[in-house]
This record gives sequence, structure tokens and C-alpha cells, in this order.
Amino acid sequence: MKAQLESIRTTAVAEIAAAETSLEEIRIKYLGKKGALTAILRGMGSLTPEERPVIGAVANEVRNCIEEALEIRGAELKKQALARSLAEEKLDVTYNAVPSTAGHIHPITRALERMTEIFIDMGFSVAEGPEVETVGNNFDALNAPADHPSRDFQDTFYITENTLLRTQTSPVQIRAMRGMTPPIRIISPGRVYRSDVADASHSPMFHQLEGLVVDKGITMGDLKGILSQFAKTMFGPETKTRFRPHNFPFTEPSAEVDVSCFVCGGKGCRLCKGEGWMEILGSGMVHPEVLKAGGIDPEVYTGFAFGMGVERVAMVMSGIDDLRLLYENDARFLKQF
Ligand code: 2NL
Repeated sequence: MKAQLESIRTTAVAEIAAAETSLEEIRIKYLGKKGALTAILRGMGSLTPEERPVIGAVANEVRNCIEEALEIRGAELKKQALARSLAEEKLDVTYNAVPSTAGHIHPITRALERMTEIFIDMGFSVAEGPEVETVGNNFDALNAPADHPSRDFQDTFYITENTLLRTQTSPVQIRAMRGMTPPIRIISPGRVYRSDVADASHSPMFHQLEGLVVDKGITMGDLKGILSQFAKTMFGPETKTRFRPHNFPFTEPSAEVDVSCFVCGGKGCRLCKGEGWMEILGSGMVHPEVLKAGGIDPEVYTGFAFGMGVERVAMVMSGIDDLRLLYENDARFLKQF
């Protein structure tokens, strides 16, 4: 029996030393109610009174020995598990975060929003209207002669004989004049359409921002003041403006407006193609016939109006020289702005 106990001690201690996970199974196997050691102790009834204390002492010693081995190995395993989780679950709080891939505003939208904001700050309201318009609002009310080339179906997307995709946002302002009494101070930003083949400077759909001011005593001086201030806010405080005589059917007199190049300050560079100036606006005093078409008496009121291409402004501000890049929506290109 003593030999049996010694053998239990040897195998139990070896098993415990080699254990890699839970020691509970091993404890039950040897020390549990149905365990190996317990089985031997039960058999002690058959021993002689002389043998009993001797075997009892050995059995106790074996039990103590196994318990001690369990405790030591248990502590080792716990230490190993802690070391492993510290190594594996290490969290470096200084590690770079995953780069953010949030989107941003398209250059055209940004230019449009900035231009709109500047006019709102000067007291203008935003007017919007349909992209499908009547020939009456898009051409007749704007004093376009019956044979004006812009009316040609080659240049304009007609839907029916009397409806079309608006070629400028002026019809929005015609609608506004009919529904308001002066003073009127509005801008109309939005999409416009012309039947052009796309190239570096043409697109069948583009954006325009027009403005209209009507009141008693409005003069060309008001037009120059507002547009000069717009140019300074949009392109920088040093920006100069130049008004060149022009001709539009809807304004009289009419002027094209150049701004001094905000890159070279007027000396001439790649952006302004050596000119020192960039043409960005068309403008003029609203033609009396156009005021009449808007239900406003030209004997009482005068007004000025202007229009500019949003793509053109977005391109000079972002240094883009091909309009098509703005519509291809290649994320690798757009990401640069
Ligand atoms: C340009 C020229 C312009 C207007 C638009 C306008 C509107 C009304 C009455 C009179 Cl309701 N005029 N708009 C006036 C002058 C020029 O645009 O080059 N746009 C890109």
C-alpha cells in the first residue's frame, strides 16, 4: 500500500508539473471523493493496527505533497496567463489613428456657397426657380431679339416649342420681379444648360449666379460699388476691378467686369495668361423693356443686374485649367482640394 501511495505521489506530481491549463481535473482525479488517494484511504480498514498509523502518515504526506504541487503550479499558470495577456493585449495609446476619409465639399459647390454668402452678407436674398422654363421667361422677357443666336435650337435644349432648359438663371429674377415690389435685392444661383459639346471650357450643364437690384434711384455707381466689394471679399482686399463696355440684350448700358489677377496682382502670370486681369462677370443697368416684363414701371424704378459663371470662378480659385476635371468626379483628383 505504501508503494501504491508513492506511485500516486510520483504520477500526480509529474502530471501537475506538466499541466498547461486547469488543474481542477487533476485535483479531482487524485484528491476528490472518487479520487485515487481517497480510494486507498478507504482500504485502510483491512490493515493491522500497527500498519494503520504508518500508512496514514504516508497518505497524509502524499496528500500534502499533491496539494502543495497544485498550489505552486496554479500560481505559475496564473502568472503565465497574466504575462501572455499583457503581451498580446498591449494597447499603444500613442499609435496613429486610422486616417480619416471623410468627404469634403466639391470645388464648384464651395465657390457657389462662398459667392452666395458674400452677397447675403451685403443684404441680398436667395431666389430659386425651375430649371425647366418657358421661352417667354427665358428669352422674351429678357428682351432677346427673335433672331438672337442663343434662341437657336443648336444652342438651347428645347423640350417643346415653348419650354426649354433655362440657359441662364435670369428667368428666376423675372419671376421674382413679378411677385415683389421694390426694393428688390436678390441673387439666383443654380444650374443652367446650353447645347455645347464638352471641352476644356464648355459643358452642356454648368452653374451661374446672377444678381438683381431694383429700387428708386439705382445707378451704375451702385453696380460698381457692389461688384468691386464682392471682388475684394472673394479674391482678396487688394483686388481691383475694371468695367469694359459690352452689349447684352437685357441691360443698357452693359459692362463686362475684370478683376486684377489674385495670383500676380496684375503683373501677368500663368493663371491670367499674362493679362494681369481675369474676366469674371457680365453686368449692366436693367433694360427698361426687361423691367416692364417684370411688371415694374421703368419711369419710377431703375436697377442693375449681373451674372457670373461659377465654374470659371471655381477653376481660377483652384488652379484647374480643364472644366471636365470638375465633372469626372475622380476621387483622386477631387481629394486635392
Ligand atoms: C454673363 C452675363 C448677365 C444679367 C446677366 C440680368 C437679369 C435680369 C435683367 C437683366 Cl432679370 N439682366 N442678368 C445681366 C448682365 C449680364 O450675365 O456673362 N453671365 C455669365
